Amino acid sequence: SDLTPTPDDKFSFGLWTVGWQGTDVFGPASRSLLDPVEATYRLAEIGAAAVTFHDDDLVPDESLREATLERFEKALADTGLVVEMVTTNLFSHPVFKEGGLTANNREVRRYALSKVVRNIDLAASLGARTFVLWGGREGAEHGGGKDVQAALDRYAESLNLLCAYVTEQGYDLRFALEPKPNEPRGDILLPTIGHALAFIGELDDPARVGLNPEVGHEEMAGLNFAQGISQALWHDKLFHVDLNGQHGPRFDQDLRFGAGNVRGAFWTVDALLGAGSGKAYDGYVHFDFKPPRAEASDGVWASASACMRNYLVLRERVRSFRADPEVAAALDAAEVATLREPTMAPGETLADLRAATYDIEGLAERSVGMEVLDQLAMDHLLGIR
Ligand code: ASC
Ligand code: MN
Ligand code: MN
Ligand code: MN
Repeated sequence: SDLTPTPDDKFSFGLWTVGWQGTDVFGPASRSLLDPVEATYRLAEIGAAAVTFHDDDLVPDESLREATLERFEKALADTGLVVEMVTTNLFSHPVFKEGGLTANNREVRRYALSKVVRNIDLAASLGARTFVLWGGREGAEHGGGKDVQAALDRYAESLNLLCAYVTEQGYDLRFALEPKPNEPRGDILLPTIGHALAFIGELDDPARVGLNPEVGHEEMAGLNFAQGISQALWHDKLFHVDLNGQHGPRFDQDLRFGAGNVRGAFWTVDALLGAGSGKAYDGYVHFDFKPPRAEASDGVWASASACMRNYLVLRERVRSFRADPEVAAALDAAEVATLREPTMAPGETLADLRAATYDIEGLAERSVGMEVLDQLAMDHLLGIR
């Protein structure tokens, strides 16, 4: 099968991904600065359809704002790339050391909101439809230092103000919250998909707010990403996605997509395609990874290309799994489609269920066929079928 990315694949990259210079807690940058406009041309060459950025990725030097935006818009016009998502850096500058939208300090919160609003105007002017909020500094290291309920009040206040602003301006823009359990803060607010979904339900305009789940962030919390995004789809809240790789609960690795938990990646692609049943994801396939610090510039682009290659390989493997007649038989044996039937028939009542008799022992002994089914998936994933 053809593993060359096409515009229909809707692959998208953050400028901060290929632009990451390798700075970490133990050492400085290992790679030189990559001009974001140059990165845009290069991403088009390797097959991306779109780019995304934090305000500070695109415009690291405010004194060059107009000139940089002009060069960037020319790159978009030259390549046909679009800006599908924009997000705000509320985590790098030390002003946000104790939080952005939920900092204890009120002046910091007001500055953070103003930074977001300014970037919303830029996002709208570039035609982005999704605006991500990753609250990396919204959290705490100490129990007593953060009034969590007040922080959630301020988070909700911020989202309500931002939704009202976007509505007033008539922008075609939705917000996507990105959960993460920890790092850089010891404990981050809205740590998982489930926490964020519950929070959205308390907002003034919940329809305008959804999720941008990241593979590694859920796996850092020991959670199953495919199951998480399936629930987000069920709620119509999978507005965007950050694909990458992670080896279980440890620091945020941001590996290229497909590295780390490859079985998880297989089921993630299956869930995005809606291959089991029901709703599929139809947004951009966005990669938020970090080319390892050990790599030089050649490794950066190898890593970026491999994100797309692994997605295409896994999509082909998922399709072969879903098209296999033996898999269809195994799914039947496991009664997977039976779960789509309502538990009670029309007109039946709970009293009818109480009056019925059940073959409890027979049911307890029945075959469920899950191992056969999972091994078929494994065979497809490993390419032996
Ligand atoms: C984001 C986002 C992240 C972080 C991280 C910054 O906006 O989605 O996961 O910032 O990539 O290094
Ligand atoms: Mn991450
Ligand atoms: Mn992310
Ligand atoms: Mn990240």
